[in-house]
Amino acid sequence: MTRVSDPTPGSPSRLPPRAALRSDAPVVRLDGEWAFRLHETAPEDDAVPAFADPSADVSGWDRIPVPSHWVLNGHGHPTYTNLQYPFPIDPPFVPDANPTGEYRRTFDWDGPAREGGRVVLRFDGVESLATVWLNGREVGWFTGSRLATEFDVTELLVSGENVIAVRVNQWSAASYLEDQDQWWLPGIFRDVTLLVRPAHGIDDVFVHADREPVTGEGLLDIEVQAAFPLQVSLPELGVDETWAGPTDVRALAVGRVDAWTAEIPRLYDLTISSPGETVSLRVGFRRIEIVGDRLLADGRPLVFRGVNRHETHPDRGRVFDEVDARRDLELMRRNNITAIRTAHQPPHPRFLDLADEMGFWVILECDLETHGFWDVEWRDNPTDDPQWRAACIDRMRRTVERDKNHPSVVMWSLGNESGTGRNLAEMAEWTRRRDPSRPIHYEGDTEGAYTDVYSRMYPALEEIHSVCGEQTMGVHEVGPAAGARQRAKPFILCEYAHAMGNGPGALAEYEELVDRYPRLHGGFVWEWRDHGLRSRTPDGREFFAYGGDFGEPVHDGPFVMDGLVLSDGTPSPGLGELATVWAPIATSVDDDGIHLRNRQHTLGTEHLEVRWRVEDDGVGVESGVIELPALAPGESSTLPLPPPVGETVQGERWLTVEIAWRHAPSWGPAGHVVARAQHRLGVELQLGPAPLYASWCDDRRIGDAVFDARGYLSSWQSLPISGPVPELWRAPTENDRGKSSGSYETADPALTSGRGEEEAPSAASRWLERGLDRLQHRVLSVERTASGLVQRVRSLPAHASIGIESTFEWTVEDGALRLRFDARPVGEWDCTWPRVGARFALPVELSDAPATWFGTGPAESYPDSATAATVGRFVSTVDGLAVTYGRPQETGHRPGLRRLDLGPLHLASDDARTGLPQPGFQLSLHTAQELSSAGHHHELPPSSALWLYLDAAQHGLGSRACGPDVLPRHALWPRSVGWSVVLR
Ligand code: IPT
Repeated sequence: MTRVSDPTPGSPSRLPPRAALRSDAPVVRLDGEWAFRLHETAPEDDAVPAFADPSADVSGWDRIPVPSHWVLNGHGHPTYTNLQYPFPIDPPFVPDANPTGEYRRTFDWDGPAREGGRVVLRFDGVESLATVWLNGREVGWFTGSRLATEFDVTELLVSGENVIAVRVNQWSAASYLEDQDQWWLPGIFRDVTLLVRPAHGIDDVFVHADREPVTGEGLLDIEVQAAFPLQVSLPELGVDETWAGPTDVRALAVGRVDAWTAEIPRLYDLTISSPGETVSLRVGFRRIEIVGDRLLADGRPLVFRGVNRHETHPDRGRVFDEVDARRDLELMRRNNITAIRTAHQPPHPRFLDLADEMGFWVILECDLETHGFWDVEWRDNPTDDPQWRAACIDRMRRTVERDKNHPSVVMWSLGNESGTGRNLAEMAEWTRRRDPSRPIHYEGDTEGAYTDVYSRMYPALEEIHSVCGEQTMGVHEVGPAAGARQRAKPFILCEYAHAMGNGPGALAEYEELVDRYPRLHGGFVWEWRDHGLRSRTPDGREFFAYGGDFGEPVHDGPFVMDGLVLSDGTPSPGLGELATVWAPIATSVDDDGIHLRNRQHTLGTEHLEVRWRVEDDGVGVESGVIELPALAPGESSTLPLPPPVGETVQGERWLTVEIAWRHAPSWGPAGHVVARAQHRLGVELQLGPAPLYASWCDDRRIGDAVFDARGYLSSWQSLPISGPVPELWRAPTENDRGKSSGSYETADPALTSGRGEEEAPSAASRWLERGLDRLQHRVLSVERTASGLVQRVRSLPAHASIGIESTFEWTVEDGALRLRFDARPVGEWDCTWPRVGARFALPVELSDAPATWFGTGPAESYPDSATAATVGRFVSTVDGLAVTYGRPQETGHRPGLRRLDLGPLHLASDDARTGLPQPGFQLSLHTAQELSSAGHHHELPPSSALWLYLDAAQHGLGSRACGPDVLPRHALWPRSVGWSVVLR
């Protein structure tokens, strides 16, 4: 058997795993430039390959930075698959065509290690199999791409120049265990270091820092593998202990301590010194425990408001950068995210220091996923096959040992989507023995046989009700006994709300259940960031590549673009929605006052204040600050409304209330807003019907408006503006295209249950099948009336008898042009509509003008993602109204338009007079049809117009790219609609 098909984890020369410790022992970094060459086919295993011989000449080789991925440095190309294996499912074998990188560099070593000490060579991450030679002798080999490996190289080092050579195979038996939904990115992508291990040093430390939740008494229980005597010191708690030998080691009662929680990440500095070495740790005292079906941290329910986070960067891939990581974490905190699942592998070790310090509840996941075996009914699944047992347990050990000292880590996860099997059960057993202080998570343990929490991904709301409230359906995939076991545990959603493209919808509905059911301990949105890789078209235009863009024969397209943050770091409107839904202080306003409830785990409200402002038609009238009463977690209060402002209300009056930081949090600016709510005050002035004047100049003109023979507007006040044309099509979102569970797309919404058939056709395919993207229009009539013009249009697709009939009624008054739009379905409809409205063509030059509107904003919103939208006056560039999602799709809809000003165009809703709802608007440089036929933004044609869509309604977003469809109450079923606007 060749090494690449060896299912064991690595050579016996690997050292046992241990904690990543901050030590005063010297470290030599081998990062930097290495000589590099790539073979398309894995070379035969050879005892000492020629390139590893110190005398070999590599002067002609390329150079590559370490850490990096070779496919992002000009050698070969990345491959994206979700659960598909990009090689045959033929375990443990991989094809001969196996890109293999050879790395080589020299370094100087100025003499023997400190007296009696050792030198350890450490790799923090290499994908997927590495074999290492030092000075022509084999050091060993290892797998486990996102895990650390150490070798003792003391005997192989020479003083003076040393030559290290590493061969990295992209594919190996280990690849079967690394089938995560991400790019396959081979190479040495984390640090390579030489650690001087002093004689009489400290090899490993396991600090258990417990805090009794009621008394607050701390207990410091330290396991060490070290030379004695040891000095243990935690000055802040008066700890200064000397342990002369192993029998002195004892748990230390340290008196009352502050708890570490994600909201108040209190750390204490601990140092441990042996005669040869000092290590420093940042200790957080907290107890994580399960009591019945509750998961508690420091005695209080631990609710995850979290995201799944991959390490991904558009240029560097999985190469870690601390500045970027910190920025990511700050952005999370600013959006009320306080938990992370390290999907689906351990992050760079330094990341957890940041999580400890900035405060996040972390579920730390092992580097294990065998998802592709799902497609072969889990036959030969490695997690249930004895030949992979060692590799599975090895991975878990390396996960736990490296990161066991981090207070942020509150749960271990065995991996992701790996079916179930005895190797997983053994991993759990080993973990429980090694670290009884943290519960064990693994979603694939559907029976709850070896895990401590019940975990599900993408359940429909009905399923959550059934798990947490009255049981109305069987527990997912298991019989009554296992079901009862699962329902008796704390319940978490390790993945939900698939943030792919525009969406996800229904965040508020999920959060309502988190609030309602104590058993439900929150969850983790899938996922934090798009994984697009920065690329360029042949003519130099930048874009973010997804699956298939590198010519991969097997790939999963844009499924890797499913983050709350776009590839370039831009937060999406979905993130704004999440922040609002996850407000730490639940805030609402009505005539009775401002209602507040502290939903936090640990924090009070002392650091916050209430800011209010009153606006008439979006223009500020009055504002002020109200002191916030001290509310402990769980407490509520109602504050009186601010005193009434003025006598009369001009236009629409809104009170906006914001809960803001009084000073600056460590992760954001002073005044950072954590919650926001609005309430409409008073009533607007009702205008009576105005007198109407018919002012035909000639056949084609009403006032300043010119129409064509069919009754379409062609210009107004000499502005070329044409249309409007009835429209049902929106460029499908990723969720519209999704085919995952829970389709509500049946003729009768009342018949759907919320857990529809798997693989029902996507909304987009039903819309396309019925031709909603290609309506053909026929003007039924154009009539001149006493006050203007009425045009009736019938719009149906080719070879169809379903469509809509629209009436456009134009009237003119005092130089203003009034348009009333009414539409009704025609024929027998059996699917939802993406949108219903009409589209105007404006001159493309108008896109240079800023758009100012009074309506909802600042971001786009949709029926099931509208919590973050507020009513106000907003300004944006036209470009800024759209979101550059991974692939072009519906974006920019803003319902509730009162008034829009764009250059010479002034448009206002006429709802007060007509009683019709205010329209939603969208300004786009491309039609929905153009957007839906492009795979990337750079494929869009040049703009022929600036399109103004005025929609009577849009369909919700849902989460069906991977999860439930749009809820019936947010779906747009065919119905009669209308709006009315005035152009000035
Ligand atoms: C789920 C995976 O766990 C996750 O890695 C990601 O692929 C996600 O889907 C979709 O983006 S698995 C799915 C079959 C529910």
